[in-house]
Amino acid sequence: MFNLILFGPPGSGKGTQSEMLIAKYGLKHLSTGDLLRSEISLGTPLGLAVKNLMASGELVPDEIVIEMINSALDNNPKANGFLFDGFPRTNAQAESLDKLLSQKNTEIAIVLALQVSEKELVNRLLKRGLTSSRIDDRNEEVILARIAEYEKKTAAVAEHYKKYGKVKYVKGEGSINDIFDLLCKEIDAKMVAGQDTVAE
Ligand code: B4P
Repeated sequence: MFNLILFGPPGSGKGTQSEMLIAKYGLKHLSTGDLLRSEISLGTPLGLAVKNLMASGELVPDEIVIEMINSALDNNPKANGFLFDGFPRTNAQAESLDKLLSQKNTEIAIVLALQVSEKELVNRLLKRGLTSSRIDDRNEEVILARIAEYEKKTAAVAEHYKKYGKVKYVKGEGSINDIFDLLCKEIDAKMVAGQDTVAE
């Protein structure tokens, strides 16, 4: 099994690159943002509970996202590996993920951290807000609140995985294909080093 975390601030390209990476490596994509938005659009009790938090750019409580990931892992027993996108976002989430994976005799192989300047993040998200249905992309104040949440609670997750030598930083500015190539180089090098295999 090969499990990776695609890490970075809001708008750094996690969702964009995830789509391309899962197609190439045959991994199961787990995006907590997508899972939460699907609960909101289905109008479930969970969706109703998180709707306002997400609209204001705050993080959803740890227990909710950890339980969602727990179920997703259980529901995909045959996966070749998982790509975690937007998770973990706090140290408590990272510790829970490590435990859940170790119960399944596996672990995170690599954390790919996309680096993008704040100005570029705001520009990208405002641009997406013009055409997408995401209300958290429509207002600069909310975008800045999301970036502040990232600095306050999420940036520390990289420090957690740095202790185990698992973090690789990748420049997240430039063309989508060039960034994809940089990410693939890191993954391929890790797979060769760990002799992990995944189905193409
Ligand atoms: P997410 O859905 O994870 O969204 P995001 O961090 O805002 O980034 P996203 O992945 O969508 O954007 P991307 O960088 O791909 O989170 C949304 C909310 O959900 C959070 O604020 C929080 O409330 C909640 N949540 C989710 N997970 C949680 C967790 N674990 N714990 C607690 N709460 C949680 O792309 C952005 C834009 O940039 C796109 O339009 C794309 O086309 C563009 N782009 C990408 N690469 C580019 C490039 N190289 N050049 C130019 N543009 C590019």
